[in-house]
Amino acid sequence: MASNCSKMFFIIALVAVLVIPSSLATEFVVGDDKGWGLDFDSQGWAAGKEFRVGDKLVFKYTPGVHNVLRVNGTEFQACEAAENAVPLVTGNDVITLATPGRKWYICGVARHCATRNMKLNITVLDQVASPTSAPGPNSAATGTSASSFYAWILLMLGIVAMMY
Ligand SMILES: [Cu+2]
Repeated sequence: MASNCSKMFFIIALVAVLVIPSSLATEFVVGDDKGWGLDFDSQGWAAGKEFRVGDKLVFKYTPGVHNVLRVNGTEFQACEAAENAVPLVTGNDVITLATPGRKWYICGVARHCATRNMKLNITVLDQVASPTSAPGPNSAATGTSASSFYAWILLMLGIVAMMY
């Protein structure tokens, strides 16, 4: 009986570890199916999307044809990255949005930014504060998805409690 019970808790803990990261972060594929390419519809793609700290941007393109440079607002306007800027070049570049605020990205190949609109700027918002979790720098698990997740865990615990 006792070992069955601890087995069940182990399974729940395992599920929790697997579910928490995916339920909290959203992965945005830049340009969706079209990916990161020429004549990028920056505003159209970003419209209606909410970018939050912890979310990820995925830039997909054919390696060598394009790249991704993180720039500041001034560089973005000029379509010119700093001399020492290191581009992302894998063709499947994942950028985690670690801090809130404006973020700017351009393609550094040829004049793709200036003439083919390969530029993207977004505003990253703070994580949603959950009313049920205590505020503080250590409360990493926040957001509506997190609270529904904990409701789900409570439900599971309730079912387990009824079974034993
Ligand atoms: Cu390009």
